[in-house]
Amino acid sequence: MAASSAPVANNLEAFFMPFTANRQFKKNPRLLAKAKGINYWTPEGRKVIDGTAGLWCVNAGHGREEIKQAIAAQLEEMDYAPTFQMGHPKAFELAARHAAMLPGDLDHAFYCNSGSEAVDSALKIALAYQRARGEGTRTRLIGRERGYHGVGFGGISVGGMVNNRKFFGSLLPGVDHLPHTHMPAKNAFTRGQPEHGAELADELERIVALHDASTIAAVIVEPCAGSTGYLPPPKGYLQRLREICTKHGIVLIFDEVITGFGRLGASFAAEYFGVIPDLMTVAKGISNATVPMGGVFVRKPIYEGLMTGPENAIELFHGYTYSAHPLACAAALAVLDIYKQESLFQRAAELAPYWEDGLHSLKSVPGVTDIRNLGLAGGIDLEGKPGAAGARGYAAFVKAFELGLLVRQSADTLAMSPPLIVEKNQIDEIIDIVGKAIKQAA
Ligand code: PXG
Ligand code: PLP
Repeated sequence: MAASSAPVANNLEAFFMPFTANRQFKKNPRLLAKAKGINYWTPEGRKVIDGTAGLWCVNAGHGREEIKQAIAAQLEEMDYAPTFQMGHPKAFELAARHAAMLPGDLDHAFYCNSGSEAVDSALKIALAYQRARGEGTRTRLIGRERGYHGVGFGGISVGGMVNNRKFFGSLLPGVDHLPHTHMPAKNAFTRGQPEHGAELADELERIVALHDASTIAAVIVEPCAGSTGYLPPPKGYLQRLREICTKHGIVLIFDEVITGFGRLGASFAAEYFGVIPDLMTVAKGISNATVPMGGVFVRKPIYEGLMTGPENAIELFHGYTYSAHPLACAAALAVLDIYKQESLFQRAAELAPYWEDGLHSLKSVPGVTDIRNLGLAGGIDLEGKPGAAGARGYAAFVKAFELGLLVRQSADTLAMSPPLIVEKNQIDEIIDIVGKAIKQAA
């Protein structure tokens, strides 16, 4: 094998790994070298079930022939074209396809290359829109505790993951946060959406009363929080947020980087919950992670609100070299065909109760303190070891990998989100391994 495709323990140094304990990892690396369907294989050929769809992104499963061919054909035809004052056909085709599948009057698409870029783009669109409609004093942005909105300065400012913020200085000014909705004392082991906590949305009224609506541009939340350990929204919570934002002229942004493209068993969380945000951020499943891509979906009144001034004026001074990259557009179009032909969102909805039963069968495993699920994803909280927060979660994650399953670990929480093509017997296998891993890591 060529050296470039076979990293070994002694040449792992140069790669500065993201969100990784670099020194620990490089002493005892875990490598993935091949993928197909819902499985990975290590360089030694050991199979590892992909219990997380990569990082919540390979929704249609790995190695999809149709996507590969679409990318190859695009590469043959045209590798790259700018989208600043120029265009290429697939960018417009993709936006029209997305607009057609979006709920409500979300009907325009801005493209970028990741969820982090999508979030920063959405925050900027919200600010520019408020200014364009003569509400330029609205500059405050409201996020939520435990929120994850990527790693740009905008995203970490509105985000609420302490470790993602505390090392990086003063962040954006004028940001406030809603309380998170994790209430294990009342909601532990809830199947689906929790009963308690809708009233936490009323905290937005308190924030509005404190700062005045005339200073607030936007609120951003994950409709179902992902990275923080999977927290489905309490019943009625999102509806309440929507009402308060509408009442006070605040742009509501749903960050659907994880929930978008089928994870909940519907095209988007907005569709699933019947709550339409003003802006929606997406990434991950948009291209099945084959070519990096992200996007902001925009409601008609926001887009039209920005179409002011003379016709030759640029309406939004924002964009990326790779906005609507031709390879990403080709991949995203092929992915939409797969989602449709295989009814993968519906499939996720049909499998969700089976997945829920499987996950909650782990309730009696010693050390499990909460289990949450919605759609084809879930989170399991483990009792932390005294003085060693995260140690138990990490041990369970490593054990699962050794037993042949990839899960995500965040502190003492495990999260899982298999590709939407997963079969029932594979769900059984995932649940079996995760149960064993938790027990063996106790
Ligand atoms: N918003 C949300 C809601 C996300 O979940 C991002 C923005 C940022 O996307 P990019 O493409 O810039 O990473 C995300 C990403 C995990 C995990 O294990 C989650 C994400 C990324 C990596 C790991 O929970 N979410
Ligand atoms: N830095 C420099 C020096 C650049 O010239 C550019 C783009 O032209 C960027 C950063 C931004 O790169 P991107 O458009 O890929 O985000």
